[in-house]
Amino acid sequence: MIRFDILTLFPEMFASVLGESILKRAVQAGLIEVRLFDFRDWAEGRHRQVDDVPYGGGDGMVLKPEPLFAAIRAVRAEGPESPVTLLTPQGRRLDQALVQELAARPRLILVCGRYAGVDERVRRHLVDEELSIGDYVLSGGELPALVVIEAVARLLPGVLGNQDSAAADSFPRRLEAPQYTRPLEFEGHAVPEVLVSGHHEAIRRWRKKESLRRTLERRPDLLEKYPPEGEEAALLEELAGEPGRG
Ligand code: 4FV
Repeated sequence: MIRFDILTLFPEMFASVLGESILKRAVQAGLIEVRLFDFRDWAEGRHRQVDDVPYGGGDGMVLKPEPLFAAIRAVRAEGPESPVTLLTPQGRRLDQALVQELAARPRLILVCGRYAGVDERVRRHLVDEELSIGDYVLSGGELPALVVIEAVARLLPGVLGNQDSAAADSFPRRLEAPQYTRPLEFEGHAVPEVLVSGHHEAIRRWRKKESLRRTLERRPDLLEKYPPEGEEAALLEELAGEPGRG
């Protein structure tokens, strides 16, 4: 079981995603627990202010240190020991290898930024690691936190039914081979014959070759990172020998 403690100004954003499909079942089965903390609850004063103008001028607002320090300390103190993770474009890029690392922990504490980000003293004195889901700027860390919850939960035993298995995820080494389902012909487009041949070895080989073809076309960096060995090398030779693939 993994417990996700989420610090956010918009806890209601999580309800719909956690209330459907795989994550809903994972919560009901007690395989994951998600606790939502609105860190405005730790803000002082009548207006419970959580953001303020940036020193040195500039546009946008910055999340104040006081509410976040108080909230993070309170949540962190409730055990078990866990790093504090800030979702930010400046963070370590999330990939499947990092997801596997996170899935080995008993607890994740995810801090969702808003506005132009958090006061640097939060990052320097309370945050242990920073994660980014990609090189683009969102309005908040809530969607990145949901991406982390979904990607991690899928790796937990019992979360995925037999209809889809994380083990089948060939990523990150290779891109998936093309998939087909009924009807056999759609708008004149037929399913590759090998897939309805019943010839399992031929099907396995076709899928491996098409996965390599797609990886070669779209993510050649993956072939650098995970060099082809054994049968893959032979299949790549075949691909190279195909007409139009000089
Ligand atoms: C983000 C990302 C992201 C930046 C300012 C929230 C926003 C605001 N987080 N991966 N990309 N965060 O854009 O993780 O605080």
